[in-house]
Amino acid sequence: MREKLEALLQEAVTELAAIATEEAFHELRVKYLGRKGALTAIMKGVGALPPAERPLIGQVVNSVRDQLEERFDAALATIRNARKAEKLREERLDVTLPGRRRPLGTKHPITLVREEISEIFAGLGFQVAEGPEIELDYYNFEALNFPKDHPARDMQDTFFIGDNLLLRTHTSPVQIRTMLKHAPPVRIIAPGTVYRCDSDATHSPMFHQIEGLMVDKGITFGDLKGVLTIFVNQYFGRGTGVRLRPSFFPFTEPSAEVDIACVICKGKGCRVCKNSGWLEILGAGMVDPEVYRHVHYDPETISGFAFGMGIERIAMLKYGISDMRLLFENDLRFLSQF
Ligand code: 2NM
Repeated sequence: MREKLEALLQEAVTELAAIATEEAFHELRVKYLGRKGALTAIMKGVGALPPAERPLIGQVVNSVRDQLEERFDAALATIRNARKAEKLREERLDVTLPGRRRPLGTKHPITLVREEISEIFAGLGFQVAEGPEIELDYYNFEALNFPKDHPARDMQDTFFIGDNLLLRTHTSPVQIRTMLKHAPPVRIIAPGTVYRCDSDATHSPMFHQIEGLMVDKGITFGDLKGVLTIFVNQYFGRGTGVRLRPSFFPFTEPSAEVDIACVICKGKGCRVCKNSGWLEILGAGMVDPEVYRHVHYDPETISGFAFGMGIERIAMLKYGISDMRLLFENDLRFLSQF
């Protein structure tokens, strides 16, 4: 029996040396040390020995079991260490490698122009105001002194959503909402998206505007001209010529169209300015007293000017873009140049 036990130990040691996984280890452990294992099988024979031999064989059995357990524990530790070392090798990573570079996007030219213009007016004390793109007829037309039969109110020109609801055709309703909320002095610009039923090579049904409003005691047409000249000189370069021509808007009186000396030919005449030397860039005027009546301002004590410009047109002039559609097609070969 002693020989059997020692042979068992030897056999286990040999088999243990040959395994590499925990699964194989557990299988082997059951085979030798399990309830129905080889050691148990041998121990069953102890009862059949003469009583005198039992204690000694008992000792041998205990010793072999202890040794088996020790060998198995050691083997398990070896397997686990090897597995851990292998895992560390597999998962090795060079933390000094630079990160993966993500391609950086660029701002859309419309956004660039809006931000640059807003920045200039911020420097002159104007705050940015915003309002809804879905507007009431009242804020978009009525409060701005558009006559009931004005052509801009036609279905042909305006996207109506309901009887009194529409997509704003300009950002002027933002000025109306601001004046209704705040007493003068008011000094704001309103950049935003606007909509008109108009679509061809030079018109998009959705486009962008920046309008401005300055109302206080004693604001004059001279302030209008001064503020807009400062803007033109900052945005288009010092010494850019500015010229005002009389015009008409329902919401301003008097009204003017503002031209700048052609940024391409500097006033000499070219295709862009149609040989006139001038480019129209914005409309402006002194806010009509009729508008003040709608926002409960007293035209006897305050006055002010307002202006509006199309961002697409400014962007085209500033960056020499010849076709407006480039601003809407989102071709990355175009957009990534800004
Ligand atoms: C323009 C031209 C002239 C304008 C007027 C107002 C308001 F609300 F104060 F009456 N907002 N914007 C205005 C004046 C807009 O765009 C060509």
